[in-house]
Amino acid sequence: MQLSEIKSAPLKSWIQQWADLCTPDQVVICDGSKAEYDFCCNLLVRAGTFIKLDKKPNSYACRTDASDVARVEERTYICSKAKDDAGPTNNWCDPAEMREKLTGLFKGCMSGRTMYVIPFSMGPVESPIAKYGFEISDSPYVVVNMHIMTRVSDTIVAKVEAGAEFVKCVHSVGYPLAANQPDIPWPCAPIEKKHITHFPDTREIISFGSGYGGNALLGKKCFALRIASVQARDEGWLAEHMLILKLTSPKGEVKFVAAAFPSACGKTNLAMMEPSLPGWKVETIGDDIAWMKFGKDGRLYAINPENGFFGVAPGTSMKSNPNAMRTVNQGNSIFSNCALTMDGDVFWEDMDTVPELCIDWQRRPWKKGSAVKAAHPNARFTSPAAQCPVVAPEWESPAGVPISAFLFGGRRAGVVPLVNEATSWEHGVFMGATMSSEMTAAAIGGAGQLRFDPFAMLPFCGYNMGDYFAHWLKVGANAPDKSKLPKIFYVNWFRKNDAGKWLWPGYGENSRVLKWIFERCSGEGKAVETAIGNLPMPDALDLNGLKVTDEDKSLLLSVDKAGWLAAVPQVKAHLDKFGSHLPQALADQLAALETRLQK
Ligand code: SAT
Ligand code: MN
Repeated sequence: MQLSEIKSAPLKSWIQQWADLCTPDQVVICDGSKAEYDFCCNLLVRAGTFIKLDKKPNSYACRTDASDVARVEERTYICSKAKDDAGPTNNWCDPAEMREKLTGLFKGCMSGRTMYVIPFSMGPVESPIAKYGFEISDSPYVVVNMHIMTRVSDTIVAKVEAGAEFVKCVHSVGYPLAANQPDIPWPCAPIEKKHITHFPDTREIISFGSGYGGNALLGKKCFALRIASVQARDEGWLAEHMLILKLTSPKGEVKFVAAAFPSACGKTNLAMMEPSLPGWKVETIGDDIAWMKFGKDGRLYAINPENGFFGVAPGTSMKSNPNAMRTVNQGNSIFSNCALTMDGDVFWEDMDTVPELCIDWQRRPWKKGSAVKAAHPNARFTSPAAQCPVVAPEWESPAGVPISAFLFGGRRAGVVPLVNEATSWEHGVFMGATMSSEMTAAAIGGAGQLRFDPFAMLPFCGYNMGDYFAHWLKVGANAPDKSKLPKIFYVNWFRKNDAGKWLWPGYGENSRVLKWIFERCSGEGKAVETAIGNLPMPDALDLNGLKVTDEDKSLLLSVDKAGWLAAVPQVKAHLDKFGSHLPQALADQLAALETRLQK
């Protein structure tokens, strides 16, 4: 398709305006075809960006510039009209000022390059929960990753021509080429020029200077979380940083669960878990993002707006996540900043077999036992979700799946029990708003300090997080049938005893906790009411076949009143950050918790 064939005037003029500013050599409207994918991969191989792997079919490895390895939160902006709308947790910049700055940066930035226009859908194209976007990008790496992570199709052009709205995404690596200037394997701009900007009022994303992950694949965090959270606020639904899993009991009963954890707390592992409990089954709907709307039956339905996994590679192994390994081993994947083995495969830390020799992510020789890491800690695989062996049959259901339970959680060595059920929607929202992980001794701030990451949305909420809490409360208050709202639970797989030993084995054994949650959602499953919420009765958690001492069990399932009381001032200081935007209901929840703890 040519630009001239696009009939929608707003779409065409938007593309033309960016082409005029960026001055690419040519404009290509992408169609999402396999031919297009292969063409871009070949282009990347010839440019020295991609290395075709001998050991995995249709798969490529690439190494980024050392400055371009992760999202850049300090250079990420919410450019809402009022600073107050971005809130205390986001960088804000006046939209007019940012546009002027970006115009300067984008002027001529695609010289010597192709401008790709990528039409994509977040969610199955025909889903009433799906939303469409167009990403303009000068990076063929972005084109092929978007092919895997979203549904790229020129049918989206027709949808927009028929009046569908779309989110405008513009991206450049910020490395124009002068006449006869050779390209480099990973073009990008220096850190001080990188800008990841969001204009929530006009549903626009403009990203300059980085080619990597969430900075460049604009459908993911930028659209599906930051812009979508604003759309969700305005339209009365939820856009959340949550995995979605399907849980089937031995009797064949099914419940869907959505879970929000901060990074490095095992979202992908939980989404693809192999339950240790006989007869239980976990299948994957999504591993990172959930969009949810009420259905006609009054239940909350979720879709995974993504089409693939952009998973952290290091730590992924047959032990920690066999289904993720099986997914990538089928090929059709892109590996970023992993190490390369001498026989044409990829390697990363904790993988099941360690090669004697490989090339590390910075292209240096690496020997087994070396103290430096072979793969970058944020090395990633991009793989199609459809090829996950435990992907649920309904993962692409346009209607979505009805959610029975929300799980929140973090890493807490002390205080927080294994599982705790909220006593009301407001209590659950309080749990989400005060989600925290302990900082380790290695991090600035000091061990034992709590780092709050409300709803695991800290870097991903596109508006004032105090208003976001209010939105969650409103969703519950306005629910078509309150009895059908998902139940909310707080889990902590990371409890340790005083000697620093893990009290809970985690991984597939977490199915024991899922079983109790399942039973609670069926009106079964015994619980005891405590000051902090409903905990499993001592005999209600199925620990059959698991060696847990009575002492450890009581640590896992009891309330450490002194520990909770000691954390109250930190929780209060966290909530106070939101000032007048903090809903009174959450301040009331904290006060009530403190009173219950003092009894
Ligand atoms: O780089 S991404 O934002 O896509 C992944 C992540 O940081 O969670
Ligand atoms: Mn994520």
